[in-house]
Amino acid sequence: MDIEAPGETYDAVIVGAGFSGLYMLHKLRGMGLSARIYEAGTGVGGTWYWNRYPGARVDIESQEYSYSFSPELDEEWIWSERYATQPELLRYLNHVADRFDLRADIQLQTRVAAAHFDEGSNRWAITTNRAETITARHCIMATGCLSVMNEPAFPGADSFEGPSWHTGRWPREGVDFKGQRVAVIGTGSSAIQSIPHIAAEAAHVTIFQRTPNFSVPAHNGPIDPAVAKDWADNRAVRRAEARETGFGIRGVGQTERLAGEASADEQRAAYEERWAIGGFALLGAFADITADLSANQTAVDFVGSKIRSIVKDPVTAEKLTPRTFPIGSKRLCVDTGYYDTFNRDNVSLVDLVDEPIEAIVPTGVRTASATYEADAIVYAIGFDAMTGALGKIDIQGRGGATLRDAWAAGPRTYLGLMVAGFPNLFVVTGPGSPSVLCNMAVAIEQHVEWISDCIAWMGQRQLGTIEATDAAQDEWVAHVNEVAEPTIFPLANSWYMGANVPGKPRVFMPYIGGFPVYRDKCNEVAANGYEGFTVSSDAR
Ligand code: N01
Repeated sequence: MDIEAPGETYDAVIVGAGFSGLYMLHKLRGMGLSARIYEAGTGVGGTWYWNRYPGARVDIESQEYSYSFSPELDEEWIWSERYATQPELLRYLNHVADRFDLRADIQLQTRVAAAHFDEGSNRWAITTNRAETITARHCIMATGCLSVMNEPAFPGADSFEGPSWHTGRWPREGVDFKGQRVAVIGTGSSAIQSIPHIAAEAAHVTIFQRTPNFSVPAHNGPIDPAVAKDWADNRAVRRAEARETGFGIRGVGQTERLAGEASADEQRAAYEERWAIGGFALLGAFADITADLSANQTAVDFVGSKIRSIVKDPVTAEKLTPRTFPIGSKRLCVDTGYYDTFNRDNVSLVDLVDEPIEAIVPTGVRTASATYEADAIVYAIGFDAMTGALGKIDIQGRGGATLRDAWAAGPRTYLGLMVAGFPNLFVVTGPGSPSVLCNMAVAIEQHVEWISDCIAWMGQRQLGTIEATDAAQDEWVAHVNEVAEPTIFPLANSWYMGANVPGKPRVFMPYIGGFPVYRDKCNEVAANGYEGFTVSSDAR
C-alpha cells in the first residue's frame, strides 16, 4: 500500500490513554521522540475511565497498583484506601497526565480504525474514525486487556422497555436505582463488586448466575498508617520485592509449604489467617494451590465452608458455592459484603443452570421457568479479553496480511510484545506475556521500558524495522502453552481461555511462567541484540 497524502507524522503513535499509553508517551517524549496518543474516550484513564459502575475498585493494594517510575510522583500521591476506588484511580491517572504535561499529545474522542504497514516507507498508516490518516515509524497498541465489552447477545435485548447498562460502559452521571427492580446478569468481579451497592439502593435485585464464582473479602478501609509508613520508608525495596514475586504482588505472601505437608487443622488455620488478611493472600497459603488439584481442593472446600457460614439460606448458599472449576483458575474476586448481600430481603438469585435465559422481554428477563420483571438491566457479562481491542482494529502487516487472520486460531506473539509479519508494531501487555496474571502496573512498566529501550536501540543503529521471526514466535507460543498445560488454569471456562465469548478460539492467552522469569527472558533477548527478531536498516 502506498501512503497518499499523509497527514501528521510521528516517530510513534500510541493507541489508548490508560496506564500503558500514558507512561509510553512520557517515556518516548523523554527520549526526544515525537509521539501522539489516540484515545476513544473523552478523558484519559482507560479501564478506570470506562468502568464506573458502583463499587468499582482495584483488587491489588493501592500502593502496589501504581507507577514506580517516578519517585517524586510516588511520594506526592497519598492513597486513601487499601483498595482504591475507581474515582480515586481516575484522579491519579489525570494527575499523571497533568504532572508530566502529557495532554498536548493526547487526542481524545478518536478511535483508531485501521493501522496498515507500508513496505515502501517502512511506516505505519493509522486511520481514525475522524477520517484522519497519521503516519508513524512505530505503532504501539496500549489498548488494554479488558477494554472491549462482551456484547449482550440475548434474543430480544433491544425489546427491553427500561434502561440497560454494561458495567464496562457505565454512564458518567451514574445511575439512580432507588425504587427500581434491577436484573443483574453475570457473577464475575464486576457483578460481585457492584451488587452490594445496587442492592443497598434498589427495591429489588435479581441476580442471574450462570457459574458461581470464588470471592474473598477485601477487608477494605482507610490505609493502615503503619502500612503507609512502611511503604513511605521502604518504597524502593517494597517495589523491588513485588517485582520478584510470580504475580508482581507482595500481598499474595506466597509460602514454600505444600498443602499436603499440613494437617487438616493446619490447613484450616492457614486459610483462616489468609481470609482475615483479605484479597489474594488466600492463594498464597500453600505453594501448590494453583499447580495441584488436590491442594486446590483444600482451598475450594475452605471457601465453600465460608459461603455456607455467611449465607443464611442453605439453598442459596449451595447455589453460590463454586464446584466446577479450581479456585484461582478464573481470576479470584475480591469483594466487600458480596455473600452477605444474599441475606437481604430484596435480593434473589436465579440459577441459570436450572433455568437458562431464553430471552430479554419488554418487561424483564425470561428464563426457561419464569419471567422476572425488571425496571433496569445491568449486564455484568465481561469482556472480549486480551485480543478484543486489537481485533476491532483493521491491522495489516507485510503483504497486507491481517492480524485477524494471523490470530484466527488464537493469538500468536513473540514475548507478548510483537507479532511476526507486523514490523514495528508493539503490543503493551499482549497475549503471551504475564499481563493479567501479574499486577498490571508492574507488567505495564516492564513492557513500556522494554519497548522504549528497543526503539532507542534501533535509533542508535539507524534501523528502519524490527520484527519477530516466525521461528522465535513459534517457540514462544509453544513455551507459553507448555507452562500453562500442567497448571489448573486451562481447566476453567475463563476469559483467560477466551471461553466467555462464543466462537472465540479456546487458547490460554497470558504467560503463567511468572513475572521474574518472563522479565529475565525479555532482558536476555535484548542483551543478545534482540535475539529472535530481524531488523532492516533505515535506507530512507
Ligand atoms: O467479567 P467476567 P467481569 N449468560 O468475565 C457471565 C477484571 N475486573 O467484568 O462464568 C449468562 O469475569 C459469566 O458467566 P460464566 C478482573 O480481571 C477487576 O466481572 O461465563 N451469564 C460471568 O459470571 C475480572 O476477572 C475488578 O458462566 C453470562 C460474568 O457474566 C475481569 O475484569 C473488577 C453470559 C462475566 O464475568 C472481568 O470481570 C471488575 C451469558 N450469555 C473486573 N455471558 C477488580 O476488582 C457472560 N456471563 C479490579
